[in-house]
Amino acid sequence: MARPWRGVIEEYREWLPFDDDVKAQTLGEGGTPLVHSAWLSQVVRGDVYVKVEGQNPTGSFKDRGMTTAISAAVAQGAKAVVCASTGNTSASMTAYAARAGLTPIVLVPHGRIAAGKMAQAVMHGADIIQVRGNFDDCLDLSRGLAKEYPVALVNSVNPIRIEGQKTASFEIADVLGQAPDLHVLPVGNAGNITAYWKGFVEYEAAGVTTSRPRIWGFQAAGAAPIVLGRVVPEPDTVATAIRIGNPASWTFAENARDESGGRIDMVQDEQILAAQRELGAREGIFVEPASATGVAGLLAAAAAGEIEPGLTITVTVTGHGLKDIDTAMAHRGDLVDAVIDVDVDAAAETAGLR
Ligand code: AN7
Repeated sequence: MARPWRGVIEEYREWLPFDDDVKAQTLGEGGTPLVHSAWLSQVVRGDVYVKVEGQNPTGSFKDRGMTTAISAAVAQGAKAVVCASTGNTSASMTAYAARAGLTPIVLVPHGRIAAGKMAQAVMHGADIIQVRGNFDDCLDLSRGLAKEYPVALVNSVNPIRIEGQKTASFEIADVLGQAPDLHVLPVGNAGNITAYWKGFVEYEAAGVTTSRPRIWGFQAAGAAPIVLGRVVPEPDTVATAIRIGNPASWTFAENARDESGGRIDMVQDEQILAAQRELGAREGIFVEPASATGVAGLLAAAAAGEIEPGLTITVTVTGHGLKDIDTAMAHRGDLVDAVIDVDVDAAAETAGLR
């Protein structure tokens, strides 16, 4: 029998800046599926694989960086941890903090967190502080708290988060046996694009792979500071996870774009929601809106004729669809609204079978 997956720290420890005696605080994160998409492959006339990060323990890629951040915090003797979040960071942080016996403090923009993510933080026993402000304000507050009080900051401005998140690139290259030609992902606070690029670069430098992918990042049009080249004071998008106007890893993201010969562009909310629906209906992969942003970008680029045929392309979908069912149901079709009696003919009629 193959050995069970041990979580990203034990699977990739030699690639991480941990001494051997640092204990891994883990929920078995990583090892997520890389699913071939016939639909997207046909659209781009190449081979497209979807990295399904919603399969992580708390339903998003954040778990990769949180196992490393919480393990480091414990090793350094921290008793409490703080983060700002649009939802997924807090869902992940509170889970790992609970496991490690640390007190979690969460700062979120008031009324702008998807219900599923809020429920996660609640169930993990966090102190949740809702702030009259946006994510960027929450991050400023978290930094202030960590500076003046004995709490460890576990946002992705903490470099150990990036170290954990880079393992997604390793997994992709391990499964493909090489680096893809192009990697596509959503961009919010820009930690993940930074992490993916770092992982691909390290694998090539060590000779595990012989090339690096171009990196294409996509922001939501209402929250696209990197594309516009200026801070967006009041970011707005249906993809609440990436409603961020002043990304902390802005320069690192530009670096990933430029060094890889890639691009960072934006897509409209309608394109994000359409990509989310199609991914669910065509491939059986249900993601939250922000997570569909990379797919939306890939579709737009293909429609514009910007993708040469024959490429191997990987796309990260970052978080599970169940986190934000309100948005999903707000765009539901008519079928959900049909209510019938217990009658086969009526069921057949409604289902369009006759
Ligand atoms: C589903 O949880 O910033 O560019 O506070 O939840 O690394 O920020 C979430 C970000 C993409 C963007 N997809 O990643 C938070 C938070 C989903 C996300 C992103 C986020 P980054």
